[in-house]
Amino acid sequence: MELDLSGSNIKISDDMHTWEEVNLLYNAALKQIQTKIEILNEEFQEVHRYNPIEHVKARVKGAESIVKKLKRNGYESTIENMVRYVNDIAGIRIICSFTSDIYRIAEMISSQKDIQVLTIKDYIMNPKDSGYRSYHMIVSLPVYLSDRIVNVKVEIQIRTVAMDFWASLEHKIQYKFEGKAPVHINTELYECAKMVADLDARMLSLNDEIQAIENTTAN
Ligand code: 0O2
Repeated sequence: MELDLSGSNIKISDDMHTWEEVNLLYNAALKQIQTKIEILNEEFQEVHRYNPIEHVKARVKGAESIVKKLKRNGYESTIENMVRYVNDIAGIRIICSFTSDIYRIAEMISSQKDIQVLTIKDYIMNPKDSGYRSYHMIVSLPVYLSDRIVNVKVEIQIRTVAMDFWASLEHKIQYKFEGKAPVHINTELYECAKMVADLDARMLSLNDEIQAIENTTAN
């Protein structure tokens, strides 16, 4: 049976009242999106004989980090503020091999009928000053409870293995120096980010060449 979410006979609720409820709903949203990604990956493997996703990591942000983020942005620590202003309570990171996979995966996710894309930040087309590259989407998807449907936000980060390697080390360094790393470390990180971008471009070009050869020999 297909549900028409725009129909007026279905109650779509945005309310979450307790931390337990928040946890349950964001965990449910993550499970749903992980299953969707798994299915898309398997289908892609079946049709194109190629697996665009290397691996997937998912987490629900801890209460302490949520409160810290709210405080940093000048909001009181209430459930309402968490749900409204913290977009990454549920976060999923999709790691793939090539930059082209990132856009392919983003497109596959966006075209799912029950997923609404709220924002996109393309730090691949527009890298951060630090050199950070990744593709971020905030999406909303319906979680079906026994008595209502709740729209839940999930942050999806999509990046290559090389981008992820860089981002993990950079995150560790910024954490260690509380965001005030020595200039020479930031300069070196920026240089490494350029090398990562170059590596991604060259690996993609190599892969494209190999695929073109495979296609010619198959015909
Ligand atoms: P944490 O500690 O990683 O959970 P928003 O979430 O949209 O309200 P923002 O910062 O505008 O806030 O969103 P953006 O730019 O999409 O960044 C979201 C997440 O991406 C960050 O989460 C980081 O995980 C990651 N990220 C963004 N910029 C960088 C960067 O320069 N280096 C690294 N290593 N990761 C980055 P948070 O909120 O910082 O928290």
